[in-house]
Parts: sequence; C-alpha cells; structure tokens
Amino acid sequence: MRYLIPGDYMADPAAHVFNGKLYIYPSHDRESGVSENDNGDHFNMKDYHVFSMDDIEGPVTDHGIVLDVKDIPWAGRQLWDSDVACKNGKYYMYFPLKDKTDIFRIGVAVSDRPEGPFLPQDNPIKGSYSIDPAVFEEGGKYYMYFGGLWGGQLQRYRNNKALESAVLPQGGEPALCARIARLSDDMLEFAEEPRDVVLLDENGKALTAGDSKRRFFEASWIHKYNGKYYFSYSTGDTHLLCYATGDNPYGPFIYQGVILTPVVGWTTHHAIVEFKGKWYLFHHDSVPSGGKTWLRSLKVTELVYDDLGAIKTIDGGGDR
Ligand code: FUB
Repeated sequence: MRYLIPGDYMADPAAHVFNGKLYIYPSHDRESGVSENDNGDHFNMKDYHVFSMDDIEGPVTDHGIVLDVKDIPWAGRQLWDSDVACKNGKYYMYFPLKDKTDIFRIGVAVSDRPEGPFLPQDNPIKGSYSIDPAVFEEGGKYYMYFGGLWGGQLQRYRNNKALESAVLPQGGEPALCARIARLSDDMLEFAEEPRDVVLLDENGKALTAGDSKRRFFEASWIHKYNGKYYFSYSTGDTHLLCYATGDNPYGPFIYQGVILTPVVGWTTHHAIVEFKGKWYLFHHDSVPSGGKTWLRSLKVTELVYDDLGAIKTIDGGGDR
C-alpha cells in the first residue's frame, strides 16, 4: 500500500481513467476546529483539489483548487465526497454540500478538462438529498448512486420525500438503501425518481437494519468485472468496505463479502478502478494524523479477484 499525497490530508477518493491518465477526486480534509460528533460536523471541508497520475507507481500531480465553497451560490457548509463523469468532452463534478438550511443536496460543476477548474451551477440537482454521489456510465446512460446514514441525513427521507423527523429502522426491519437515479441527457438533473439499491443476503432476503456488518451505510461505488456489476459501500459504524453483485446497474445486488477490513480512523471510503490492466483500490486512513478521523490520507493498493470473481479481502490495518 502506498500513501499518495503525504503533504496534505485528502479522503473519500473517486478515481477514473480519462484520456489514458488516472484522475483522483478526493475530499480535502482540514483542521477547522469543529469538535467531533455523530452529525459529522468535524468534516468541515471547503474546497476540492484534483490529482492525476501517468502510472500507479509514478508521481502524483496536484492540479490545485478546482472548486471552492465560496464560489457555490447555494452553499452552506461541508463539501463531502465528490465524483466526476465525462460526457461528450465535458466533465461533470457531482458534490454533496449542505445548503443554507443545513440540508445536504447534491450539486454539479462543469469543466472542459478532467483536472478542472469546475464551474458550479446556480442550484443543486432538483430532488437531490443526502451525500456521496458516485456516477457510472454504460451505453451512453449515466447513473448516480448516492446516500449516507447519520450525518449523511438519509434517515430523514422515505420514497424521496422528507420526513417530519428522522427515522432509523431497527433490528429486523429492512435496512435503508443507497439510491440510484439515471441522469438527464444534459447531466445536470435526475431523469427519473431515485430508486432503492436493494441489497439481498444469500437467501434473497433484504439485509436488515440490525445486520450492521453487512448493511449499507455510505460511500457507494460501482464497477463492472467480467459482465457483473459490483456495488461496493461502507458499513459505517462497523467500519468495513463490502460488496454485492448484480446483473444490471439498478440491482438488486447479492451480498458477497468484505473488500477492506477496518482502517485506523472512523470512516472508510473507496474507489475501484482498472488502470493499465490491473485493478486498484483507492481508500483512506488516519494513520499519518495519529488517528484523527477528520484528517485522513489517501492510499492505493492492488485489488485481486479469484477465479470465480470474488474480491480477495485486504487488511486495512485498524485494530477494531
Ligand atoms: O468525508 C465526509 C464523509 O465521511 C464522506 O462523505 C463519507 O463517505 C465518509 O467518508
């Protein structure tokens, strides 16, 4: 495993290959002095950098600040995990940010280049909520996965409508799901109502809220390997990166196993990407900051499948 950007704190990597280069779109952690709580107020990030690499072993280029919260017209606070998609030579950055009423929405910013800078739209995506957008393209269609519990506010919604107050299902009740929505042709809005990304156990039963080592918490990612769709995510308070496989982008997905055991730090987050014939896991931990969970550092390691397409579990190095 290699730390990618030793000089600064970066987390929540999205990674994509554009024009033969590997681009990393992380959150930019900083010491803001906000104390730690279950709402994640201590993740008080205010800008994004973009990084690129010609080779996985080679130097990492920092393209500088590409979007700043002060330039986003609808901004309240907290720029969390972003992702970038390319369509017809334009690059679309999707980012979660609390609006002026402290509700997370998902915004879009546009650039002509993968390394930015990105120009934000005046308003967030209509009907968007919660955090952690991840965009997947297939056959010219683009799908956004999103959602996150606790500070990510997903428990405040059912059927895409805000509840009067948050309700977290308990015990044997079905767990809350990540959401998926196809994007409009101009990439700036949802083209449909978001749907649940249903995760099933080996018997075809939906994972329950009490199944905290397997149920979805946050940090959606999706990739395709040997014709199968791999939906991967964090289990949050049990600190695992897990995956489930399905036959199409909407799922349902059947739980398969753990990709990464707990790291040092509370959050775990990742991207999986193929680059020059090998597969890689980008993720973060809090080792360099001495365990401060809001000051995370980016890492990369090779990801290996067995002959049946199962991902070999990687040791995150945490002691939970
Ligand atoms: O970085 C803030 C939040 O922490 C992300 O949005 C989550 O996925 C978790 O990594």
